Amino acid sequence: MGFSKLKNDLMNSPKRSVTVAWGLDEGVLFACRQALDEGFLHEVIVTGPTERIEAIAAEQKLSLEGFSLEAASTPEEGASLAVSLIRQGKSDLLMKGNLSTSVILRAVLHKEQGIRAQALLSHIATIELPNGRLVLLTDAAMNVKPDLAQKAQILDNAIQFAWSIGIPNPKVAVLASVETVNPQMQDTIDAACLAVMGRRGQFSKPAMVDGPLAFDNAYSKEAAIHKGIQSDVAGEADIFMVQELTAANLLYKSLSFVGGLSVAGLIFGATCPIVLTSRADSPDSKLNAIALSCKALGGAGNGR
Ligand code: COD
Repeated sequence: MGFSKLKNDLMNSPKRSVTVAWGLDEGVLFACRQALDEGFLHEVIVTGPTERIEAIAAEQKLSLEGFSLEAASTPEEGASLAVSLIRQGKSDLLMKGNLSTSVILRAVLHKEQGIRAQALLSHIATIELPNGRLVLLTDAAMNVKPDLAQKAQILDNAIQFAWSIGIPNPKVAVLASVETVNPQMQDTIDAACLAVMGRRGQFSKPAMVDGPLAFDNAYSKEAAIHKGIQSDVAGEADIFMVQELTAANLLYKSLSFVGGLSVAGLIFGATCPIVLTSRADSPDSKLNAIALSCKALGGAGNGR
């Protein structure tokens, strides 16, 4: 299943409503317009300075039919207002507009006014490999240096999400720089612990977890065979877990910008999926991310 099939399948699913936090961004408005026109969405609510948003739309000759604008004068206010619309059940999905990731995440995590559903929220990137297969990469944008307990929760989120988008019994590669346990490299020890947790059924849904694996042998069966590694996950991983944000973010952006692969990013673990795109993402990536979040809602992949 690639993004095209996923988008085609959505034609037979209920249309959703998205709320964009601080939607002062032509790329995001354009992706929402496309999602309305392609029939995944029936409504787009946008928070932010309404006159400036209307001016961007006019400049880009982008119709705002199907959009409703909610006034906010700062990114923080736009984020809180968008989160409160989700809390009130007025919209199904939240989407990041032109504000920094930490501003929207703080509104989402707010103790009284936020929309947490799971103990730990995490970022999941979905990537279409050159062979057309969708795989997940986590966590490239939220948890900076997770400890082992947090890594287990991040992995559990990704496993739940995989099931929700139609990847049952996902194979998971917990990545490190080497594929053997080195007591001086904590990430190799943690990877081995996560693999045992997988074998003991300690995640909320079944998954086959192996690690540590280096990226080459997680991605390529030939590389694994060449190194004499026996692993049922090697070359067939559905989930690549990178144990630290900077490394995960570099891999995500390398695959997208250097590798030219289609990607889509979201935050899992709130009461709804949160579409997280960056300004530099292609229009297609933004549309993919909206489509994927709609798909996750259908499969209850919203962290509830
Ligand atoms: N899940 C659930 N609760 C969380 C999480 C999480 N992942 N992270 C923090 N919390 C809770 C804490 O337990 C605490 O109760 C509260 O939120 C505040 O936590 P702090 O003090 O760590 O909060 P902040 O506001 O300093 O940081 C939270 C962020 C998520 C904003 C921070 O971790 C962050 O900036 N992450 C990186 C985001 C980013 O810049 N990504 C860009 C890469 S593209």
